[in-house]
Amino acid sequence: MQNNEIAAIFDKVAILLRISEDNEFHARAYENAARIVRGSGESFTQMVEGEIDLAEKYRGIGKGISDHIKEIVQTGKLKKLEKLSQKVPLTLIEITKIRGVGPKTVNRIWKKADITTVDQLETAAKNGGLRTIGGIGKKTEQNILEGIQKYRNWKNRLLLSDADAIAEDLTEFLKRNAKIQQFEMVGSYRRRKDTVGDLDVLVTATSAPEVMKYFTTWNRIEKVDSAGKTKASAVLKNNFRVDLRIIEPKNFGAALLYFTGSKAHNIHLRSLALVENFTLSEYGVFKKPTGISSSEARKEENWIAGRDEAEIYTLLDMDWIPPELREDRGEITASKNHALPKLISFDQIQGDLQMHTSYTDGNNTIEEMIQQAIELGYAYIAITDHSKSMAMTGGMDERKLDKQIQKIDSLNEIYKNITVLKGMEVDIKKDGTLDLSNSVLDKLDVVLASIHTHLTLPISEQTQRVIKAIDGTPVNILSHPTNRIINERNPSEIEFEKIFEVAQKNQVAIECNAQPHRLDLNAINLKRSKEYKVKIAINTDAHTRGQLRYMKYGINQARRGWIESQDVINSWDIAKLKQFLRKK
Ligand code: DGT
Ligand code: CA
Ligand code: CA
Ligand code: ZN
Repeated sequence: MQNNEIAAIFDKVAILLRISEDNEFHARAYENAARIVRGSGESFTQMVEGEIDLAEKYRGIGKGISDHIKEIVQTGKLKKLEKLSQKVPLTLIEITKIRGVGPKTVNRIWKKADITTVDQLETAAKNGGLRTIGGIGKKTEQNILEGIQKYRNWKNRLLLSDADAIAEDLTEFLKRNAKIQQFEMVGSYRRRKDTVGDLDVLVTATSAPEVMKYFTTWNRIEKVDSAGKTKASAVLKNNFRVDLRIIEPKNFGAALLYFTGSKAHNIHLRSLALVENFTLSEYGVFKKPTGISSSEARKEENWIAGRDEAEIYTLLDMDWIPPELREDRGEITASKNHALPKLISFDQIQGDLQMHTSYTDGNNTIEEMIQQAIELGYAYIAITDHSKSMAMTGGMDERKLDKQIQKIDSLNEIYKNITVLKGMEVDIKKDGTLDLSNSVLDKLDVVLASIHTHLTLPISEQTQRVIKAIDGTPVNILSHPTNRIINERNPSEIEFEKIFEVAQKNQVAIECNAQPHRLDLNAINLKRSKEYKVKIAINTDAHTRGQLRYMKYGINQARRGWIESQDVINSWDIAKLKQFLRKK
């Protein structure tokens, strides 16, 4: 059982509890458990099998949750969930995924209108059947219908982090078959897109029929839709689709290129090839004498390359293009000019500048975060708990912050190989002022500012709000600038050009938030930030020690935004970073 699967069971319990009762703490305990298990880099199955005391090892996991985890690992299910689902229909969980329909609303439409499925909800919203429920009018009906539409479009797209878990499992499975020579996951997965619609897998094999048969026995498969000689398509138990193709070794590079996409990149590349009298397909590069159509040209005697990707790009007089860039956003021209960016990579990262601890809503102590950071090989981290207006997180006022500062000073005496920066994620209030005064913030090494409320202000007002917060203030980093949550919350509307300009002038970095469901600074805005010479901070915003590993998702996103080491303040050494943080 993978950590993700255990976490998914806890998520279900939490949602059912939120629908059926009004006990914040009860549901939170399960959400917390999901967060810890999902974020952890260690296998809970192995720990249970090794009889490790989970309650002792993990702050935030008590005896009850620890027993639950054992039960899940040992039996594959959880009685608590089964019992709950007899009371509250499991199908209601799906309804809570619709944007704008929270557990409280679900409770009412279930109790008052006997609605338990998305289809029923849609019918009711169309027929005015929700009007009988207090508080639902025409506007809400409209929102629900739009939400359902969006939900259906997104339903089977997975977060990259969830696709990673599936891909790892598939990798293990494919490695166990001796008839498989080479394989690679391609498509949006290889381009490291924030969500993945389906997983495309390429394989070379010594016996295609045997490998085809083997693939269909993978235990995650719910239904095999088709399995031909060289192509199989299957739907997994979580509704995610996997397409597998068996490729001749001779074509592997061409297939890799074709099926990695994006489609726009492929189309542009093919048009370039034509100019050079080549034709490009998933089978290779072929000579195309003028006067002959592409399909006529694609035959054995015209084949010139296809074994690996690099040789195809070289043939077109281009540098190999990292998959993250293949979106037809200028990478083809840059490659032709031998001017591709040297993309940031994890080994260049020296520290993490946003994380929360048990001082506010994090699960771990400062010491535990430090230890994890040391394991990751970091030279520095910043502790950045919330400020006081975030009351539900236990946000800090000046007194609590002073205590934390003292604590960090004493820890810096103990841990000599890592620098712990004193920081805070200060809340930007509705009027653009900061939650704590400049004199308080001046005590800190690094100040992050972010918006957590009033996310839907008109674009000009929102932009002015953010500008006010970073212009001539102690702020060093604007964090999660749009607040979008994938598949749940639209980004706030802000005018990035204006904000980039003010940020650059004030020596303020913009955060590329690495939480896999956030990644709210998208690739296009990241790329635009470079035009304004704005610096970027790639931060995990970790709320558990395990979540510090989410750095890789921030890196993926930054790479998709053409970001290089020189742009990223937390890839710099501590001296250079401190100079930046001191401002001009
Ligand atoms: P996804 O699965 O929606 O996250 O996105 P992709 O990019 O993985 O798209 P998918 O799975 O439909 O197809 C995989 C790749 O195959 C795609 O990135 C490019 C290539 N491809 C698919 N259809 C076409 C096509 O009609 N023309 C070209 N040139 N390439 C295609
Ligand atoms: Ca795909
Ligand atoms: Ca596909
Ligand atoms: Zn935050």
